Amino acid sequence: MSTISQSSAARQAYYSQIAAHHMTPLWESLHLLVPPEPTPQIVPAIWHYAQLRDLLMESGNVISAVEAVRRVLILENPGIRGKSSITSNLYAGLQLILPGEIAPSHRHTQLALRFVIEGKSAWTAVDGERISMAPGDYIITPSWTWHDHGNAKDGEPVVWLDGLDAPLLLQLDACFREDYPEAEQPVRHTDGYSLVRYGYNMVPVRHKAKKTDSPILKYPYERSREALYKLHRMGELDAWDGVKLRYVNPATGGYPMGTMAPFLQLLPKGFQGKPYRTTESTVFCVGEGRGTVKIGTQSFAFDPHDVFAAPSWQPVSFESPHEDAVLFSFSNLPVLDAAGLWREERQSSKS
Ligand code: 1HN
Repeated sequence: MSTISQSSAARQAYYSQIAAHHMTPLWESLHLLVPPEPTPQIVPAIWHYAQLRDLLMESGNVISAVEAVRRVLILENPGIRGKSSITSNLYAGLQLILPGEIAPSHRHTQLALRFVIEGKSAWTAVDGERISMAPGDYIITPSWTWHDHGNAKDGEPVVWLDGLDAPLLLQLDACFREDYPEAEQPVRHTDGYSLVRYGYNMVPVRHKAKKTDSPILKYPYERSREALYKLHRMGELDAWDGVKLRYVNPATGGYPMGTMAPFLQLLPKGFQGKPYRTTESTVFCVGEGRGTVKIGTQSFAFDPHDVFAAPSWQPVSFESPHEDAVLFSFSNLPVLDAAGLWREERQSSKS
């Protein structure tokens, strides 16, 4: 039998020949293209709000909301700086709006979610509904809906976490944007309208559910938090998650957004969670309380409003030794789910 192995010089010459035709040999990169398990470039990372708050407030002196369009500090994952991404396919940033400011109206195909961190005097208008913002509220901006933000003249600085699927949409070449001709869109519905129509286990008679967007635009913190605490009092506690619920589109039971799945979880005082890993990339934001999270081989102590990112397939576990903690999180679960790519492993003992 003859062997077909060439010298490496002959191979390189061959590679140069095929390169001229925009081809490259799979056998040189097969192991990278089809790894035995996920190889995220992002790393576990945390942003401590107490260390960032002054810098964030200073952005108010650097630029106005009108000039910036959105005055946001992007949280960039240290493993992939320069990509405006907190995970491989999700964006997160801290947005500041000062009293009397308006962040002008626009719309884009990217989906956005907000998790409010501090301040009570701001609102966002989405698709003609004005929505007041309070700490812990989870608010959605569905794809291609007009949205602008404002803050009362006699208000206080308001900060929220933005989560968007922007890196994923860039990858898919599915980005469109339009600016509204005025700073603010006309308001057709007052605060709480979508919650009243869709948030009481009923929907308007002729409502046709959309597969992707929840008709509820704001999920107030008080109600979501109350569900976790009531369940806990009824004895519910998962050894990995504590008490964890996912936000839903009430008309379908599915995700409230097509590409991002949001969650809220309670880690009761004294909780020592077991490690789990999933193929999701997840962003967490601490609503209340303190604790520690282990992601991969790293341990991070977290305080209120800290944000941290967990890469795909790295074990995650939580502890809250001294006080209750409430964590908001969002991941790319709907995308994985739709493609049959979600995997989870829950380890039975503590690491
Ligand atoms: C956006 O429209 C907002 O509307 C915030 O508040 C952050 C990041 C990337 C692209 C669009 C907003 C954004 C964004």
